[in-house]
Amino acid sequence: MEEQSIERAGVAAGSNAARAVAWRDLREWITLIEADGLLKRIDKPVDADEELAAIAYLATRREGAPALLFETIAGDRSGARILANMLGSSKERYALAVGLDPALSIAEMIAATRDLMQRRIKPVAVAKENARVNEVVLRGDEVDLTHFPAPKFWPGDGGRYIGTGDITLTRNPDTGRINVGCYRQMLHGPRRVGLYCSPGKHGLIDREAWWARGKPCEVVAAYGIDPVLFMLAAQVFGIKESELDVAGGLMGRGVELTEAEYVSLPIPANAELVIEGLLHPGDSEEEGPLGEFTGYYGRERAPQPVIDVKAIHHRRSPILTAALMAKYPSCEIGAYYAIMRSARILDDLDRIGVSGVVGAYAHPAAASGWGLVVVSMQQQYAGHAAQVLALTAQCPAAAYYTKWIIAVDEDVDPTDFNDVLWALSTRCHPAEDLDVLRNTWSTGLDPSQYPPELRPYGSKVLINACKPHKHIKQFPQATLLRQSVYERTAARWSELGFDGAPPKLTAFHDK
Ligand SMILES: Cc1cc2nc3c(=O)[nH]c(=O)nc-3n(C[C@H](O)[C@H](O)[C@H](O)COP(=O)(O)O)c2cc1C
Ligand SMILES: [Mn+2]
Repeated sequence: MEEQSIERAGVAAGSNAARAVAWRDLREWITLIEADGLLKRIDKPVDADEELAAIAYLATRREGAPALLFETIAGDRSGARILANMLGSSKERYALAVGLDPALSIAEMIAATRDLMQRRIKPVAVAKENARVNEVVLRGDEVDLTHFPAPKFWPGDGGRYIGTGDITLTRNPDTGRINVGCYRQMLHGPRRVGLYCSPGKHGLIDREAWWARGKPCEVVAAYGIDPVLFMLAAQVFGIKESELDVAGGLMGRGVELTEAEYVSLPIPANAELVIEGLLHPGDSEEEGPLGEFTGYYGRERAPQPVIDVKAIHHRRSPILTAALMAKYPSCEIGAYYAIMRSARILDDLDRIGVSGVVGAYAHPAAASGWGLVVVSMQQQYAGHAAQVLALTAQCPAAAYYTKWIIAVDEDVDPTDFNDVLWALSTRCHPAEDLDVLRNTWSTGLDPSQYPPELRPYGSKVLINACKPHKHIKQFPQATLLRQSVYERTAARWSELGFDGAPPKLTAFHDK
């Protein structure tokens, strides 16, 4: 299976239509990215204790670094491999995961993602005997998760984390809806795994609802999972929406699910390694800390619920997905998250109905896209930029965490920070153009406030880096090329000895 060549799905540059992705599971997706030079295999033995994370960190200090397949884990007897940086800062790998053309620009990918996230496709049932994840099934006392390698990432981490690049399924007892979340999972013992869900997360809401009935909460978790289910698990959707249907929409085909051995939840049929288990009321162990996406250790060590593991399903030599949390560009939550968050911000602004918004980008270097949003717009009336800034700052997709909201004119590309810094330096007059919002929605993971209890109350700066509307008629013309001269030069590009296509320009000298 792994060596077969796979025809690439994908769409023409600029097109928003997409058909089913060209892969069915993590292995086929790996084959696809390897064919594009986006995977590096490391066959030398690597220790899962800090060394793997150190290599992953150093290998990803530049944008677009390849995914890393660690093929030999020192001391491992399970034959498992570990995939790190599966998406990371690579927009190309994001595109291949969702069936877009990797040559699209980030702005084009954001537009295409808005369409993909509208689609809903229901899961497909696969018979147990045909499910790839059932190559090996272990029950009861046969279960020993310590058999598999689990990385300790950072020196200050509180343990080995078998679940980082994972998905977790729970069912709500009131509605029956199945949630898909990505929550960290620390290995405590052969059949015991810590599960940390922060307040408000759906996995926690489901768990509490079962416990309120005096019943254990069933859990299914996958530790080697395809990129779409992984990305989806880290997105917030309404408590009534089926995240499995959204994942199907992104793939252009239903997520393949099969029956579990012990719990009533389904399991992902094409995953690499899946556990089934129960969270019992009152059963907890000390958990954490873990180096976070902010580039700091997060919460202090504290008791967290433990999954009592009842069964394991795995493929032979499973590929476990490990998500390094680190400063950009080394963080697993990178290009994909920035693109998806930006798409959802634009959806929110559309729904509100504000006119003139052209683009938005939540750059992944700002704490995985949480810290900053740039919105580009065509100024149409007095006060328009202030309105777009305030609405962007507090729309559901952007309100959490974001500290910096910058508005730029339509000739500035929000995905190009050279352009954004130019606008900030030439169109923004700080004494006039900054406003602060206080006591906004934030998180305990933002280390900038003291005492730490205050961290959930954030603040935001609205920065108007658009041309001053009051003086827009007098504002100097930017130095732009004359269109006829640009076209002549572009036509001569290769004759002049330059490689590739000339840069695309959209704005030209006026008369
Ligand atoms: C690699 C990774 C690790 C994460 N770890 C946690 C975690 O330990 N606890 C948590 O509550 N959220 C964690 N998140 C964020 C959640 O996945 C995210 O908030 C998601 O929306 C949760 O799903 P839910 O909205 O269905 O609750 C993590 C995200 C990623 C990508
Ligand atoms: Mn959810």
